[in-house]
Amino acid sequence: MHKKDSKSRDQLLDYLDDKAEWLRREIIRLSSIAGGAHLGGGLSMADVIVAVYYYAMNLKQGDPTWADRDRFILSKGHGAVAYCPVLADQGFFSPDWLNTFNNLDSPFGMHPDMKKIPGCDMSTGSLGHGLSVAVGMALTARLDKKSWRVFVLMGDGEINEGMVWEAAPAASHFKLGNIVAIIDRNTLSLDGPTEEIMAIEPIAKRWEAFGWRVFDIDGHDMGALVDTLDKLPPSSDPTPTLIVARTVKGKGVDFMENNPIWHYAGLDKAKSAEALTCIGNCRPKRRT
Ligand SMILES: Cc1ncc(C[n+]2csc(CCOP(=O)(O)OP(=O)(O)O)c2C)c(N)n1
Repeated sequence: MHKKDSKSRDQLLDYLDDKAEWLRREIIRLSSIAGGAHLGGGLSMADVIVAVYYYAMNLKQGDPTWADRDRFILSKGHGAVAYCPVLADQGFFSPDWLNTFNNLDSPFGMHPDMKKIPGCDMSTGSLGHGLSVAVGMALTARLDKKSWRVFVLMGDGEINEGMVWEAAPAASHFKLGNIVAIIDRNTLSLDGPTEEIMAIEPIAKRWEAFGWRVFDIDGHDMGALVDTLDKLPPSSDPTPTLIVARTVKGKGVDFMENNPIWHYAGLDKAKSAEALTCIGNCRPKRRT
């Protein structure tokens, strides 16, 4: 089902919430295959990446190289565990590939590699580079007179990186309204609160000062995500857009929520089962 096929808003939101629940289960499953994963930040970004891939992006199922596709850069590359299942589900490669997640000779490492993963538009992992790459891609689209957009998902701790603050004014200077940046604002970096490590608030005011349009929303509310994505201007617009998605690190697994110890971790069988039970319990109520 795609947004255009859905009969009602409730049906659409249920569909997207189902996808997010499936993705959270995949994160737990893949972490078991790998022996560990970036669980906290994978779970926090799950609703956002589902809304972007299954609602906003212009893609062709099964065709990762379609020239007119919207591009996506997972700038917080350690979130690969929440990204690769989505690419498989888009038909870009067989879901069976995921059964080798982070094993030797697998296409998947801890971070995504565009040379090995069909549908991955940029290799990432070293934080801070995604927005600069997005500026380059968006300029390419402008030069080629193409209307595709570039979506780029950053971590909130990640935006401490200096290069982000070179790319942000470049995007507005070059009138790149074909960029949609999203910050996974889960308030925690690797080992503590972003506001203690190096404060990033007030995020909206800072980015507006750099010439961006900013939406500040609940990043776990599928309705808010969809409504915000509906408000995106045409890609020809001169002003780049930032969505600050307020999220919870570890969202969906109560013993992981808001605890930086789960930034990267492994789960034994019992803990995996407990996590999956939590995910089932936290599923938003069906609307219909
Ligand atoms: C340049 C660089 N420095 C350090 C790291 C190690 N590192 C991996 S994840 C992470 C924390 C990032 O925090 P945040 O962006 O908030 O990620 P999230 O909470 O969404 O997982 C760090 C410092 C890295 N990948 N790249």
